[in-house]
Amino acid sequence: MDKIEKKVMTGKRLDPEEGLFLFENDDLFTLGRLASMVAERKNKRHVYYVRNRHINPTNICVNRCKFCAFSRSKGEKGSYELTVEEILSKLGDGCYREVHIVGGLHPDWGFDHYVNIISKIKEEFPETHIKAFTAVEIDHFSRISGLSIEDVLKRLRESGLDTMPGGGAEIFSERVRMRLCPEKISGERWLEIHRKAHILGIRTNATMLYGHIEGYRDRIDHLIRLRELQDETGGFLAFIPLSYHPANTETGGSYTSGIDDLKTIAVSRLILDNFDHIKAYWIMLGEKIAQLSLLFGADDIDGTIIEEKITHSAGGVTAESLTIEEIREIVTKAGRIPIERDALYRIIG
Ligand code: V47
Ligand code: SF4
Repeated sequence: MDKIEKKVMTGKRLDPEEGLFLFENDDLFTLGRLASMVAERKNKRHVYYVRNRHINPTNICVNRCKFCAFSRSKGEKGSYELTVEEILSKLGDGCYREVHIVGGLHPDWGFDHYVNIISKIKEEFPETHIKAFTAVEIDHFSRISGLSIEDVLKRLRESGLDTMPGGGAEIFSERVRMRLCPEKISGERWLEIHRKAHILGIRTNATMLYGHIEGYRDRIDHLIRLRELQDETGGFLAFIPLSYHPANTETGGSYTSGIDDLKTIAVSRLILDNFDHIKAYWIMLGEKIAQLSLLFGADDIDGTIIEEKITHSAGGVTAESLTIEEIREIVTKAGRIPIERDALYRIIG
């Protein structure tokens, strides 16, 4: 730990074995102190939040990942498809600074339908930043349209897409991925699509789904592969660890512990030295662990969200939305300074 502490203090990069040591070590307080120091170096004592809204256009998905309780097959009870009008009506009077759109891989919707969703939102709400479609969806659009990944991304951007969310990364290890989501694109493909987006100037996020059947080595491998791509492109905005929720899933298992959640935030902060932001996703962590995460290296607490289906299908117990006042109180009571941001981390007001 002393050696790691010295490296962190002098801004030196940690290697994979040191990352593994941090996961295996029980000195949570030293880990948190070091991660918090790095977060403060990067973002002072600021904690960012955004006025955002999630929309999931459909839960019908051909992949049916074994950890996903949100998806349904076509015609199955509980399946739904939102019309473009229903999607627009969720954006109310345009009070959101960012809309986050992810959904299932629908077997019948053509690429034009997805393009239409984006262009109609942009037409009606030109001020709202559109963060839409994971690399998994982009790959699907390329296959159903016959267009290259670059052409899919360019068409979406012309229609109004601004950035891409970080979902679909799950865990890159092929061995684990084959057991969790055999139909999903590989980790390599996920990274390749984000690389292509970054080259086109589309910023993206990255996630890691943890706490299911993976081990610490798989988590470190995942983080190192993200760090390498960030060295190459600098296109990632934020990293978001996603704590696995087991209810109603085929994978089953148990919920993550608060200790594992804090460790994962802190190790991510320390390994991903080239990421500006680590997000504590309160929907999955719960408000209290998300608050503690702010002392373990997180500098972002996502936003108002309003409606959330993925975690809540899998046993999520938080509310689906928080008010700005509630977010600011969580941050202030952690001794940090709440800062409203836009989707690109520019400060508002
Ligand atoms: O890719 C699915 C995950 C992700 C479960 O970019 C599950 O700002 C836990 O990516 N337990 C979608 N997680 C959510 C996502 C996201 C969320 C918030 C912010 C951003 C961002 C991205 O949800 C999926 C998958 O990894 N997921 N099922 C489950 N049972
Ligand atoms: Fe489909 Fe995404 Fe759920 Fe996998 S995680 S089944 S790709 S909606």
